[in-house]
Amino acid sequence: MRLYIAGHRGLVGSALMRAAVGTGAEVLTRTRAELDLLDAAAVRKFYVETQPTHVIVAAAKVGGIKANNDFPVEFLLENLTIQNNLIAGAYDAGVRKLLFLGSSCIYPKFAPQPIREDSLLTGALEPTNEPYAIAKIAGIKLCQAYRRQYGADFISAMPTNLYGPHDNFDPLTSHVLPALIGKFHRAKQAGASSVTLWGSGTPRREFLHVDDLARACYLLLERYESPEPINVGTGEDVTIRELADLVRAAVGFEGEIAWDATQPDGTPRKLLDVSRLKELGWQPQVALPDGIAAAYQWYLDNVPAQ
Ligand code: GFB
Repeated sequence: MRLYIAGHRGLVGSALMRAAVGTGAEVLTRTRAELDLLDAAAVRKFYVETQPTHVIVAAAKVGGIKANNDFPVEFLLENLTIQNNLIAGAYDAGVRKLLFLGSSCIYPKFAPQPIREDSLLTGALEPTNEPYAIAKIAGIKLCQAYRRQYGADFISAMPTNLYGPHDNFDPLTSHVLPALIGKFHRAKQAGASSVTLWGSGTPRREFLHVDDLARACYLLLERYESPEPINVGTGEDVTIRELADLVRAAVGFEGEIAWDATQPDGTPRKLLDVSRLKELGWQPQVALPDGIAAAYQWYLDNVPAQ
């Protein structure tokens, strides 16, 4: 397997790099300076020159609820462009197998829980991340179209909310778990008496350590050959309040938590049905409290100016 990991420096891509060790794969990477994924001609040239047999599309414009809400143009346009370039270019260069990574936000806001893969396109999306979700749905559809029209073995996986090393900890653009690590840590350092979190704290979210996702991706490259997207999650969720208590305990912050109701809650719940993936023999290995402790340690070791 000559594997191109698009987005190898991100949260997902760096986990794919760690998990590639021992698979026997020859891994190809390019930094953003070396290859602009928004440039279709450059992507095609790269494919022709390097001839990968397999591709994982882990490159995307991503962010938490506020970033999604504030930058709808970038979340729609950049994601569509990057994935179109990577998917169409891969087919034209004769790539044997491609794995496109989406997100659990592709499912309807009020989908029955836990969310099965066949909930796709059965209802309205959550408005705060509709542009991102539409782009990801278009990616699934493009992979399905290449399979139906040309017989390409292009598959899609839908991970739940991810966290781990190389996450984005910026308080404004990050997802909730890294945001909370940063907020509680800075409050502890400053001796603050309270930390303000967003929304009501009542939404439920499922959190998967990115190393568990990476293991699933290699399994899917080997064993999954269906046009249907496949969910990747733990099958368990917590409220944002419960998450806040776990992160506060891991960081050792002893003050209060205040909730800013002017910030959006987003979808009330998005717990994935992961029976299809479990049937292939995959199980998550990182328990949430252990994963949070490890993510906090990574933050302490790697994120400057705390
Ligand atoms: O992780 P998150 O930003 O995104 O927020 P989504 C999850 C929940 O945590 C929301 C609450 O209910 C937030 O209101 N929250 C509380 C916070 N405090 C904070 C905070 O300090 N920062 C953040 N970020 N949230 C994203 C989508 O949705 O999930 C993306 O916008 C993508 O498209 C991603 O699908 C996985 O889970 O709501």
